[in-house]
Amino acid sequence: KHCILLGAPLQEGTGRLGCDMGPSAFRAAGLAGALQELGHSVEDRGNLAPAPRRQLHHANSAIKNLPEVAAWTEALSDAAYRLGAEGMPIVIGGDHAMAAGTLAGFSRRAAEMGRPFFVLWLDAHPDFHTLDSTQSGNLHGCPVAYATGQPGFEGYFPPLAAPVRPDHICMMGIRSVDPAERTALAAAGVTVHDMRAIDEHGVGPLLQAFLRRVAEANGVLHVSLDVDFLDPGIAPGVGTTVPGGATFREAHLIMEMLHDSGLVASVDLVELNPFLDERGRTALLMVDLVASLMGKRVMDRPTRAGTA
Ligand code: DIR
Ligand code: MN
Ligand code: MN
Ligand code: MN
Repeated sequence: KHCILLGAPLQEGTGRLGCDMGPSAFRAAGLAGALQELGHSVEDRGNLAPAPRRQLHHANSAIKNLPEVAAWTEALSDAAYRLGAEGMPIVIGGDHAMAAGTLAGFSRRAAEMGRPFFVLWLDAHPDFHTLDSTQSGNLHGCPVAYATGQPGFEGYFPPLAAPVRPDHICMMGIRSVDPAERTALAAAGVTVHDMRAIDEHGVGPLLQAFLRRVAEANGVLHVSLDVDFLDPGIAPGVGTTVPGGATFREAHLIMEMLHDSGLVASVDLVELNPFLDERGRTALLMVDLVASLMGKRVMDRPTRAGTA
């Protein structure tokens, strides 16, 4: 594959500083080299800059940095749309507000290609708040609601060329959901595999069912990986740790199955906060997970897990 790396050093969507160093940490942890070692070509396009800011006022006074996040969404949406035609984009955050732009842009590209767009959302949180429902005011809690066209973003975030279908989204690892999100997710029809579902069934069968749907629809799959999907014990470098996350083995199994499926078209790597990391161990783990997603394996397998 031809991998295109794009850094998006936004941190205005979180409550704390440090995510702007994410792209640097991924580079220092050897992301490009790990991909090249697997036989991929890598092109690092450097870091994106936000679009010009506009003055924006919203009735929800809890909201933080709305002009900044809207400006990033605009730039990211355009960048993702362009990169979606070029190779395999790996967009490196930055906080998860980044996904407002990447989902919007990649979905627009898929629509233009006449292919259905699917999202695998790996996160402790569903990030399904609207500008009206967010109580923390941290806009990294909103990207999925925006990208699926939930009401209230008009006039603030860029208009959506191709809203993501909620029933084309599969979330895994979820363990922190606010009441407004729980109601809205159920009403919208998003598939949510919370940690209890993972405990009961295992990540393998749950992911396989989703990958089969994507394959049968000839879909384009985007993977959005939030560091806090992982258990804080193995991934401390994130501002919003939640106990009881995915284990090392669960995370690698997901990545290996995604690789075998051959369905992944683009990736977000978000919420890494190098200031909170322990000597780069979270960055190194994230790079190792990307390597699994891109073909690193222990042994060859006779069947392709995603399409079997
Ligand atoms: C919480 C936490 N739902 C909020 N969200 C996220 O602030 O809206 N933390 N995304 O990473
Ligand atoms: Mn998130
Ligand atoms: Mn999260
Ligand atoms: Mn949230």
